[in-house]
Amino acid sequence: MVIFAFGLETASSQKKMNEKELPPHMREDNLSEETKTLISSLPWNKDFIGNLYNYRGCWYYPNTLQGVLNFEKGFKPQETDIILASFPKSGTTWLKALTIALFERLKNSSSSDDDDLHPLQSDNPHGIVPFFEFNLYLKSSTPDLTKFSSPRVFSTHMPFHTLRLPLKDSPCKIVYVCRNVKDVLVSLWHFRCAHLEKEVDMESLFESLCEGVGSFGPFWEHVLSYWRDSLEDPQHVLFMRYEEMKSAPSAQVKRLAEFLGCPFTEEEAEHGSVDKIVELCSLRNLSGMEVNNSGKTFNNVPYFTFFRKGEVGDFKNHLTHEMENKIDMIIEEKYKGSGLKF
Ligand code: PAP
Repeated sequence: MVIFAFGLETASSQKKMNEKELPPHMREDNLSEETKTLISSLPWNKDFIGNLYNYRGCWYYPNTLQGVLNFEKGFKPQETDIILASFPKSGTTWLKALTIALFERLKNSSSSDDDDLHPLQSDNPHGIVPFFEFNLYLKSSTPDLTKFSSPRVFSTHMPFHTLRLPLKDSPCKIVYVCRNVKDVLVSLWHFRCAHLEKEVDMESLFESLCEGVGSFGPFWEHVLSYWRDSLEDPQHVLFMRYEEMKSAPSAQVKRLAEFLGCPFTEEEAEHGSVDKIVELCSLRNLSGMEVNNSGKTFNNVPYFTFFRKGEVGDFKNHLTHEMENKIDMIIEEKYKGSGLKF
């Protein structure tokens, strides 16, 4: 067993959490014998939540890794599948909502029954578009996917090189949303505090992000894996940015619709359909919906915790200049020559 000593538990306030307090995907109680053998040979680390294992260059909590392995073993892609990918806290919920709304409008154009609840009013985007590694494949490599009609829409936080293994040569489409890492860090910190109901130490989270050792990290490799593929194969991989979605939502929604093969018609454009979808999926609108204030995910995360400020640059309220500078230097070095700029 290889142990990396990155000192992730530097803050004395960060006591490791009790396994039973943790959400299922962070625990270690769902591992097959095969996975137990595998992880004994993997690079290992831990943060204040629990153990992390490095599989194919990415860090996972143990049960999440089991979900990844189950997915690799059992997922059979269909040509029309759509996969929404992201590093956590980069705009996943928003991207899911927009994708749901884009396809739902196609169904509704032929029916005028306005009494039907829109899917986004009946469930949170995470309830409608599940994650491979957290929900679908967490317990089994052969989950029942029959309830999904074509095009099936799934999501993942796995990096591209792991996601693509079971996809092989499938022409399915992948949309990746990326966000400024400093805002990701701040968003993650708020989410962890709410989710785990404790004050998480920002300094430790910052250090682990910089070291690249944290759930689904390193951040840089994650982003670059999708960025490179979006350049090589733009027909199948669309790279979106949270900041562009904020500054020009209509243009980005149109871009998404075109990529997904459901562009807006001229008639729709005249009727303001693009703006209606932007408004429907706005943070203000989604966070005000009853379902998002009462429901929880399969692993008990209250839906309201996925909606906070949704601002660009909130990091300025939380990070010191030293922290900013350190991240800027890492970004410059990691993204050098890639064409990716922030
Ligand atoms: P996840 O990876 O756990 O699913 P994700 O949805 O990617 O989380 O990120 C949550 C962030 O997206 C939150 O950002 P904040 O903490 O900086 O505020 C959340 O507010 C923001 N968000 C959620 N829904 C929307 C939306 N409809 N429009 C804009 N931002 C949104």
